[in-house]
Amino acid sequence: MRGLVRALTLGSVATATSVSPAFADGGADPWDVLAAYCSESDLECTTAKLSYAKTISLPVAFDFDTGWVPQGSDLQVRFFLKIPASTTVELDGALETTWPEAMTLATPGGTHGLLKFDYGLELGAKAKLDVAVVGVPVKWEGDIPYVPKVSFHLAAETTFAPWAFAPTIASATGKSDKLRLFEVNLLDMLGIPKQLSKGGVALDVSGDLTAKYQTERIRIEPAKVTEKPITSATGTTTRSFPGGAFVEYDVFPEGRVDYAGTLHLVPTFFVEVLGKDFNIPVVDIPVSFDIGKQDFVFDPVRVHVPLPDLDDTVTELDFGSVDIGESKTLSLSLKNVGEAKARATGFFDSAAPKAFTAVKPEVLVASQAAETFSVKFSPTARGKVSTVLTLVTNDPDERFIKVALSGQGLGGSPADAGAPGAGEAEADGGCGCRAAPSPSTAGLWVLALAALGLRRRR
Ligand SMILES: [Ca+2]
Repeated sequence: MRGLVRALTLGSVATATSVSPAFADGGADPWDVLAAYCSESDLECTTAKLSYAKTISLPVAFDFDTGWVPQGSDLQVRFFLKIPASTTVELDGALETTWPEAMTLATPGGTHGLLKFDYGLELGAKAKLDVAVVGVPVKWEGDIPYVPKVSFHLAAETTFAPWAFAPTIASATGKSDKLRLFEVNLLDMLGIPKQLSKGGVALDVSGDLTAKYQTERIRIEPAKVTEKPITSATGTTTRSFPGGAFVEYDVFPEGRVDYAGTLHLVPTFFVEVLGKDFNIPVVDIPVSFDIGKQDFVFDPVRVHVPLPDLDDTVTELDFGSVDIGESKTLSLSLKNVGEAKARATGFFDSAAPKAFTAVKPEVLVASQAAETFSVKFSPTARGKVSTVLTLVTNDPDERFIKVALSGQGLGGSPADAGAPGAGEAEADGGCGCRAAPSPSTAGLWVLALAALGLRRRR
């Protein structure tokens, strides 16, 4: 009801920007996404785009950076230590709400999925110089010598097609550059000057980390205990529909990222002769480590689904008496108090007389508007006729509206009406055509006539 009042208020001030359905998606909406009909012709299906992004940083994530200091000085320095430890997952898709079996919900996946992570360590110190030495400008920027520099990243990113339900999960593997943890110059220990040659053993380390993302379920709230989440790409679920001008759902995926990492410790012989390097890796000692599992519960996206909502209509139309050959048209008003376009298509009972026809079999009613559905009565026979008009609508909780139609044909010659027994027309459906007498009935007529004849002869 609140939404309806709001819609009306919006409608009165924002007619210039009116969009289908009915009102604009203003800035202060209590919902995130406004659903719209799936197409101009499919008025029992709405779709709403969903997109999610979440970055989870582990508690070890750390970022320290002095920036260039001091400000405005000829000589500036910068120290930084970063321990990145974060994973980002982005997903998109849609919520499709369909009826008449209200409400059937599906969440087709979109086109954008991203899995990105960065774990590692960065340490460094830089200096910047911009001075004039005896009139000659000197500009320099670089690493400060003797401060250990570390840049060790286990990082990767991959794109995938959402939602990545098992078994089509998303996987990304990042490998780090090799990092020399330390080296021992054995030649130096033997007294060979290191300017000439150095050699010894070193320990290199590299790593790889694989992250696998999967969506485990897409939750759609509110949900009763029996109303399940969606757990597969083509899965659907249903929610009971209380009726009204709209419905709102909070939709969010619940997924997880599993990590598996390996550090490769590689002892290496190295020889450097006259500035030329030779490295001879000895053995790779893999050490697997476990970051474990990280739950990814995305923030809910509230979807507002505007719906058609046809108000109560009349339940009968009595055309009264109409001369055969003449016609009379009566209309009933279809009021749409919903937020989306309504549609009603008229059908007459199959046994109906041709006396009733719809002026226009399908009527579309804009949100907050009313239209008339007109029925023409053109009796072809004398007597009372009646039938039922069924309006098949796209109102999720009022699929069928039944209207009793009745009228009476007047005039015409009695022969046209098939006398005797014109009054019986109503009893056999008002079609004006009497059933052919059965042989036994015909026999009785013959007997009766014969009896009359006998009586006259006396
Ligand atoms: Ca309704």
